[in-house]
Amino acid sequence: MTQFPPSAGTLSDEERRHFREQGYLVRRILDEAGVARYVAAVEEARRERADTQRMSNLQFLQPGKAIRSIQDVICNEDILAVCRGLLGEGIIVDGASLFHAEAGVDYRQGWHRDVLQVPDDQVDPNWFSEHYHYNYVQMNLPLTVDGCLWIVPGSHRRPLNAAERAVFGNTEKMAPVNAAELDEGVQLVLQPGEAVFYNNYAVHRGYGGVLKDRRITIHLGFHSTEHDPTCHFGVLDHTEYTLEYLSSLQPCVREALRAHLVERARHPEVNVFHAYHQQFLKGEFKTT
Ligand SMILES: O=C(O)CCC(=O)C(=O)O
Repeated sequence: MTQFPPSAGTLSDEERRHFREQGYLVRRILDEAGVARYVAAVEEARRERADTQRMSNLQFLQPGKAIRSIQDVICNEDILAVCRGLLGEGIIVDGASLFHAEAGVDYRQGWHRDVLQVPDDQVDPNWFSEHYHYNYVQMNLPLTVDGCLWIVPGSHRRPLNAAERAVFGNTEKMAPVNAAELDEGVQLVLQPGEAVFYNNYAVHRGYGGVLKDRRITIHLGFHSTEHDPTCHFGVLDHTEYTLEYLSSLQPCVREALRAHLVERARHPEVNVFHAYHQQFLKGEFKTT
């Protein structure tokens, strides 16, 4: 895995090239104290929730599931600077989940591209080409050592190759969980506080087997107002963001969600994909 030296602010040409060609970029975002603050916040929040034998995917910006003491991660300037470097100005937060599982949980997804929410006949092969402008970036920010994310570098800008086609079959979406291994698949093992920014049209999967250690990872998605949305924009349930809820939030979180609402109002066409996406989450994870 290529590691770039920690540096705040703008991305180097080399980092941008790596993201464009390989489909991912690893950067340090939080120092030890930052990691410890969020771990303590998660532990406090978990005390009120029953443990489970599944990976949980807690949408921590939604009222009812909110973990208020980690919400300000969406305002982290280093994360936003990386997203601006990759996508452009006007960064809008979209998906926001906490992946959480205790040691012993068995976590296996099939290799997939994140087009699971798109009806088959609307998946456009042009999306997986060098020339397509993909206006979305996903990020995993682990607070514990995390080796659950696997990716096939470069697969976002080409059709499935023969090995991938053999495991995917006649769909562009997802291979069965027990399909054969992909030799080009790379496991990204991240240290607490490092983040991986990735193109989620690349072939990837969450796969830990039976976890040896606890997993706590913050998972975010971002879009830029400079370009039209891709089908992946529209993960957050904006219908739950009432004035009452917004006014109860920290100012920077409130502003980020207001900006999300404004962008969703500009692009009502993405709403149709929201329901499909929520169905996928319920199938793959525990979501409450
Ligand atoms: O980090 C993970 O567990 C995988 C996440 C993933 O595959 C996804 O969100 O599509």
